[in-house]
Amino acid sequence: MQKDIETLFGHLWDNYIQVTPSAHKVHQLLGGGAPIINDHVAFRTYNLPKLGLEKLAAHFRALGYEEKGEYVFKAKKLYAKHFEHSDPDAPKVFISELKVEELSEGAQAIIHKLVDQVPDHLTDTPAFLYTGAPWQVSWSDYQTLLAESEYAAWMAAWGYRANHFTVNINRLRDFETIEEVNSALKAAGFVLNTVGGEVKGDPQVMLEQSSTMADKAEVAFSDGVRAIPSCFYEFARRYPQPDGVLYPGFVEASADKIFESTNAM
Ligand code: OOG
Ligand code: NI
Repeated sequence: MQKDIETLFGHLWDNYIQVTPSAHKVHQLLGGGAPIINDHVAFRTYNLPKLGLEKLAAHFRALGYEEKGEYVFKAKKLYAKHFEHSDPDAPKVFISELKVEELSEGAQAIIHKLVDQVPDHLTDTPAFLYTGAPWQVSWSDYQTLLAESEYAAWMAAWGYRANHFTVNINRLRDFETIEEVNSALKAAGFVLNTVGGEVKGDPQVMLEQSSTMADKAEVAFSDGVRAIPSCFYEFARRYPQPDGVLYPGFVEASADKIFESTNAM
């Protein structure tokens, strides 16, 4: 992998494992000592001009990533794009954004109060992508957002970081099917996201996905420290298209369920 890409994903990983300690265990369990290849890494944001999807995408475009697909999640009020690099070892990138204007006036006011705390230049450097929450949020504002949009609340608490890494099952040495991966995870005590079934997708849509429910980690809210769902690990198996090339995209109906991996259990 290109040195600058490797460096960025290294920083993202270090930041991610601070709040997702179970990720180490996932690597031990599925890699058996061999390195894990990640299928993709996902990011979240609010669609406000200062911090919209394109502010994050710019750093991946600068590394040679290209926009390949777009996705709409109407009920969750989300829009997303995915990006690919010509290097097959470079993880794909999935970036979603919340359509803030579709939330209630109250929720919009809370989000604007957060984003107003962010300096314009924050998004200029790639380090922005693992900067965490660049604002102070109170426990009560977090709760107000949570009642309306779990995504809005997660974003307020955790901000800019990899929301999840995703094991590329096709590249595992010791596992072939997603069912085998899920069984190993459950036997090791992981709780899987069962929304819409443990396995999302099938060979017909050329993508099967599963994920753990997010770890819990402490957040310093402006009025005290609380433990809440942080980040999770996803598992993806891709199938060949008629031309023999593995399907490179995402599947809206499956992604819609993966978002729920940060729900409280
Ligand atoms: C993204 C959920 C969608 C996938 O692989 O379909 C996704 C998120 O939870 O932020 O990652
Ligand atoms: Ni994902």
